[in-house]
Amino acid sequence: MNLVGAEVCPTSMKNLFRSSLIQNVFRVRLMTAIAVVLVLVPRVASAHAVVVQSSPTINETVQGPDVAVTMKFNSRVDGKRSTFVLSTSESESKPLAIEQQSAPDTLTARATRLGPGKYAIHWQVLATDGHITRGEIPFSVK
Ligand SMILES: [Cu+2]
Repeated sequence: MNLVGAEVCPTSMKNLFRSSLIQNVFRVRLMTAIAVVLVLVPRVASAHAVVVQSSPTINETVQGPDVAVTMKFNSRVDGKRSTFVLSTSESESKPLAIEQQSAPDTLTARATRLGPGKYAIHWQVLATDGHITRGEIPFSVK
């Protein structure tokens, strides 16, 4: 009996089966990946609002006592339905009045009478796609 010859056939058939199974798995994964991309692309196009530019910048030290706050977003935001809250290192927080928008993607406010210390602006904005996003910008006053 040829043991090697007896093994060759089933092994090669197994390999053949395995390789076509791998191809099928790969094909399914590829189709899934394409489907995921197709579903995600329109959402990326109308992305949630994220800060693309700000003043103060993150961890910036600025001159007090009055600080002009500006945040530019990657999309249009609704200033009337957005908030800026200033927090101090003493865990106090107070809302800042958002000024009338001079540009649809930008929000501004004014923080006044800030003594030297650490602060943060907690922002929450409503983008025109209906999504709310939030974040914070820590900064210091010298
Ligand atoms: Cu969104």
